[in-house]
Amino acid sequence: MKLNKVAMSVLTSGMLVSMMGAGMTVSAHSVAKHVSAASIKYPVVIQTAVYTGKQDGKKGWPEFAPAFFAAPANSRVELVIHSYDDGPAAVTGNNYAVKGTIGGYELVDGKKVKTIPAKNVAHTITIPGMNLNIPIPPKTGNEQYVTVVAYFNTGKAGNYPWQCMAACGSGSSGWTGAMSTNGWMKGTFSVYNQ
Ligand SMILES: [Cu+2]
Repeated sequence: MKLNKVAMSVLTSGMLVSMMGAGMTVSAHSVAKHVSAASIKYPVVIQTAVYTGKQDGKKGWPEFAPAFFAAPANSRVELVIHSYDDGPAAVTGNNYAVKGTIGGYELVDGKKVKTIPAKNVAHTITIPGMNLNIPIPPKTGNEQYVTVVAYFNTGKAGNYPWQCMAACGSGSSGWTGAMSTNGWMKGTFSVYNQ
């Protein structure tokens, strides 16, 4: 009967994995409470979207919604971005390159890329304190939005400011308006202790 119990527990964890694989919702937060952070196998999923000024009702003000994020310390994050913007903006420095993600890549409409042509960056999520850069290309003509997915690990707790590094705002530089306003093209990534 001892054997049965072992087989049963193997079956149960196997079933859990296949249930999770099938897309059943399992709260990463509740998992994190019972398992040490280093052993978390499933990421904390964070979703955001980039809306155009036309969509959000403020002309010339593209917007990340939400622009404030939170995840536990030392956990794995899957960041999913849907961007409705179809126009590129001048990107600063080498922020067209993916930086700090697991494997050094991001998925653009499901395709692994490590960099985007500098002329083809619409927005970025750049978090200097987390050594992270996630460039976002414009959506193409035949899609509603482009999907960018990035996986990364959070480090220690803290409030890390992020900023879009593609001049998508107002003014002659493109760096005022949405670019210089919290909740639009900049915000905070809060990493907290459980
Ligand atoms: Cu932007």
